[in-house]
Amino acid sequence: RCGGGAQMEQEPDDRYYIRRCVELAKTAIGYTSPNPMVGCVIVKDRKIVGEGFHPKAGQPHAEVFALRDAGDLAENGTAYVSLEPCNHYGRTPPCTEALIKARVKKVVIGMVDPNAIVDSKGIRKLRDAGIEVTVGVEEELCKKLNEAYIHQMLTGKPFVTLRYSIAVNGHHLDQLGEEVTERGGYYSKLLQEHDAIILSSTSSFPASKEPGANQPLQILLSRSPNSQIQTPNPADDATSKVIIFTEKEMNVEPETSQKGIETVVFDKTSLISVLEHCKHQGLCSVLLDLRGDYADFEDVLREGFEQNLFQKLVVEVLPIWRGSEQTALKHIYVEQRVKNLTSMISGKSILLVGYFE
Ligand code: AOF
Ligand code: ZN
Repeated sequence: RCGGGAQMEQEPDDRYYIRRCVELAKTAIGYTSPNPMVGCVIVKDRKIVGEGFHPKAGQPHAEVFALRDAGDLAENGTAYVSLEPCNHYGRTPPCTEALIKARVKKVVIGMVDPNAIVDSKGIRKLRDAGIEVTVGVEEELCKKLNEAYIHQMLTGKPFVTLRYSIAVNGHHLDQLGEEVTERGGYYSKLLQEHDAIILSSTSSFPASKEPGANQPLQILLSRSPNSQIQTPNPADDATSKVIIFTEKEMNVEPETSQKGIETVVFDKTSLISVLEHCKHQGLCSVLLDLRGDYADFEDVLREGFEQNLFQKLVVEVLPIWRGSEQTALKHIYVEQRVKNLTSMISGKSILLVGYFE
């Protein structure tokens, strides 16, 4: 080491390693529901000796992969995990046991697991085994990573993102901006992040262009009588399943001969019934995309606002001056509040992202 006399060495940076955990966890964006995304890093003598992430519900947890990667080097090392290690026998055995067996000296945790069967029991188990435990490192980042999982665990309902486009003169637009559906564009990423997307029966579905993205389930709403259901283009949407929610009186007859299309007929289509259906399918995050026939959305929007079913808001402002008065947004109540608004650029559009209070 240069610098001669200075004996002060930097302590290993807990925040750095938890950020690495979050990065690893994100490898599985769109694949883990109803499970959370989790990353784990094993550090020994200030070197990363093992890394892992949870790839998919039913498969081993992040800690198992990281411990496997570290092998014997895990002994006396520190395990960094973005989520509290589990302490229960689910589809996989408890991670606390794996960490204890590997004889790690310390565990650094991003956030407590809100799942009632875990909920700090993992932390207690590790401490009881004589392992030093630190909790809450880069907690906000870890919570953001799993905002849908946390919401679903605490409320029992899927996390809903409301998205729409507007022109600079404030009118609702039925279109997406340039480049936003390309790889790295916000729309392509939204599709990758959400387990399902609710579309009007007349809107197009540009599949996510993120490499290896798990395409969301397409939920087509058909409110308007005689609406022409646009069945997906097989070349574009090969991996996306489609489900059509319709009402008896609509007599919608989509071409159900196409593979992967399921039709569910309700007496009355309600957002809560659609969300219930998603929950039973293990889908934790739903994107409500206001494009296409506005009439399809009128009821679900009103219900969503009245019942407080929306969590996140994504508004795309396109650099154009246009639009008609026809809009589904007339049901957005003035008393609605959004918090933590941030803005960013995607393609040629400005994006506003916030959370409903
Ligand atoms: C961890 N590490 O990587 C994940 C955890 O059905 P199972 O066995 O997969 O258990 C699912 C629950 O385990 C899930 O609801 C959440 O509480 C926790 N997920 N825990 O220690 C992980 N994915
Ligand atoms: Zn686990």
